[in-house]
Amino acid sequence: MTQDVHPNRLNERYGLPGHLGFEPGPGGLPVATIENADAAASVCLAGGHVLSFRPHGAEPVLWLSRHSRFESGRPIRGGIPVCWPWFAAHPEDPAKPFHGFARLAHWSVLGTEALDGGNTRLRLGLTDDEATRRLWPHAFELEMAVTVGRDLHVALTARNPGPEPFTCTGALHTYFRVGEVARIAVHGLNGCRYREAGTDGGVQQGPVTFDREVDRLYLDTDAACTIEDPVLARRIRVAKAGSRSTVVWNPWIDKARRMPDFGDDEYTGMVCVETANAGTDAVTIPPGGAHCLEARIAVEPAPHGPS
Ligand code: TA6
Repeated sequence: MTQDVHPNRLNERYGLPGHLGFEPGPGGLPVATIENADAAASVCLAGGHVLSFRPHGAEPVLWLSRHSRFESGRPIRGGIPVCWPWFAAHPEDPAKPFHGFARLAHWSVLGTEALDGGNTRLRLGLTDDEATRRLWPHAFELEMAVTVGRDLHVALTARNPGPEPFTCTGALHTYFRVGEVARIAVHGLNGCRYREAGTDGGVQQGPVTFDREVDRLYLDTDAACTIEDPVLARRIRVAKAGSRSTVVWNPWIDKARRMPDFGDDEYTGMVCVETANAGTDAVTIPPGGAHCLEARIAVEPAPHGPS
């Protein structure tokens, strides 16, 4: 049975006065808006998609394209797309949705909580149906727990209720807002092996910097990353659990121009640092088992620029 997503119904059942409410968002898509003593955030039920996160007194942490479409069944450009049960193209059938179907599906509200200490938690769920089984022949239960406070904690738990193991890849494909991509550095991947389309890949030397398109899948790393942003005078720390891959992406100008939902000049203000399991880091979940992919995002001022 699909959930009644009319905001009034959702507010009656799940609204938390002073913490969380539901309203029609862009394109009329149902959105949970969260505001507590520490931060504000918004989460679209279409795609289970965190749209925004902003600790009070800070610049927005997540980037969202001015040109993003907000249409049921289409991916949103920015925020935190949920890539599951495969990352990038489907391994056998490129006609299947890029980055899987979870970000295209409508998620249900499982619960909302005002936690001790003032944080707010929203839990969303997605389970298999005929449409997903046509794309991927497995029963599954996904739960997305979004906890908003001074930090943003996102936990994607995949459960296997079926009789056979299944193997999946995926990512919390987070788009971060930066002052000027050519002036940032992403620390934490030094010495990590990476794959990059159109190259032989390599081993990261020092921080990742940007003067062209960068689209790298770093493998076998559980390291936290830090985005050093001298223009916004801040560091964004992306810690993770249940993830062996990190993807770093900026489309630069040519790829930005080829994407209709990405402004030609918008590449300068964003970088993706994605919490993933992809390539050889695929995850196999046994019958009755579960796997949790977590990102914890924290912002700190860095008034003197890069350390
Ligand atoms: O995560 C990097 C990437 O795989 C890039 O190659 C680019 O395609 C990006 O994902 C966005 O994919 P999307 O399907 O959202 O346009």
